[in-house]
Amino acid sequence: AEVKTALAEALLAGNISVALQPIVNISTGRHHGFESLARWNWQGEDMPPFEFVAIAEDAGMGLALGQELFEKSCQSFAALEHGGLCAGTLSVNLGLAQLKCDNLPAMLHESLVRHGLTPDRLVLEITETVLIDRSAYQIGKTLESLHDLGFQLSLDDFGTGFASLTHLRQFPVTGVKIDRSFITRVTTSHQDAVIVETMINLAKGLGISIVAEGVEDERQLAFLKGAGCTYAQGYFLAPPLRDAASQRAWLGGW
Ligand code: G
Ligand code: G
Ligand code: NA
Repeated sequence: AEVKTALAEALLAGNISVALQPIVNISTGRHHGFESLARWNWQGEDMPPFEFVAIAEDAGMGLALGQELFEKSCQSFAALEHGGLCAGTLSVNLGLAQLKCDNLPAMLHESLVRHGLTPDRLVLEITETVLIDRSAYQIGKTLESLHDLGFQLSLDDFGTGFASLTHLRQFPVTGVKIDRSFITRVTTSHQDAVIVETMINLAKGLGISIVAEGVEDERQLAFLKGAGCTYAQGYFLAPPLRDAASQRAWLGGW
């Protein structure tokens, strides 16, 4: 109960923040966009976002938290552009409570407009586990509306779910993110290398975008370039950036 109360208070006080992690076009070496990652410091430590998102969902605060995080993400991203920098695309993670809300497309659109952004700049990331075993029909309708509004939709943690390939058929997906667990062993396991190459070819064949997550060294990056992966994210390229100064510096501002 204590942690729920603290989370509710942090939400009200505006104490949940977002870090922006760069996504790089590895074929050109240039910045492509940012993924927004939620951050909450509780009792002196950052709690992993999947943990506090789960606590919020359990306590019926999932929608409010998601809305607050979307708002904060747009605010930080738009601030970079108001400073004259081109920030590319903005990827935001959506939770289950948000996907279950009929009003989500209108809510997100309203937030965007308020920050002077357009839906084509936004990539909404949905983890595969959220799509499994739920009211797929209703979530499908929400995703269709978001797609109709012009949002890009990306399947996160791709390859870890039970029904990865079915999801590509079932939902209007415009991209996938290769789960970090595959990238970790891409240069040491033949099996993982083949799986990653196959995912890259699958995305290309379907005409959707592909981002490799969790790139931590030069050899992984070289493998991905060789395999024709266009986009990547990870500590080797850039960590999640918490403050506006480091975000500006990354974009080549001052
Ligand atoms: O930042 P970190 O690597 O600890 O994030 C761990 C997980 O938490 C990731 O899988 C990410 O998708 C999820 N996550 C991070 N930020 C958000 C957010 O704003 N909303 C939701 N629903 N999930 C998030
Ligand atoms: O699944 P999702 O893409 O939401 O996960 C992003 C999470 O992964 C964030 O919490 C971020 O802090 C973390 N992350 C980003 N880059 C790396 C990396 O290179 N290695 C590891 N281990 N984690 C990373
Ligand atoms: Na994500």
